[in-house]
Amino acid sequence: MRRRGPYGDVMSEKTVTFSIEGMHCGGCVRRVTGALSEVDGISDVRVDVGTATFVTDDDDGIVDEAKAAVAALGFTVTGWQAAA
Ligand SMILES: [Cu+2]
Repeated sequence: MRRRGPYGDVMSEKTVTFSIEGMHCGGCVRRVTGALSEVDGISDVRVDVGTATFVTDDDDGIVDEAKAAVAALGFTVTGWQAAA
């Protein structure tokens, strides 16, 4: 995988937080958790109504994939930020 170094070490990680519109209940939380957990290259998915956080490396392409996974459920990512 291109997201790991030559010896399988994980490259520099960051925690990404999504703001998500359209979530209402625990069912929404489970659906978003499941969708994000299936995105290759992210881990430690934690979801509440209206927010989701996960850990990934510095590849913004993964963030776009995660946004698409949330959008596919009918929710909208209204903003996101990353912290090292
Ligand atoms: Cu719901």
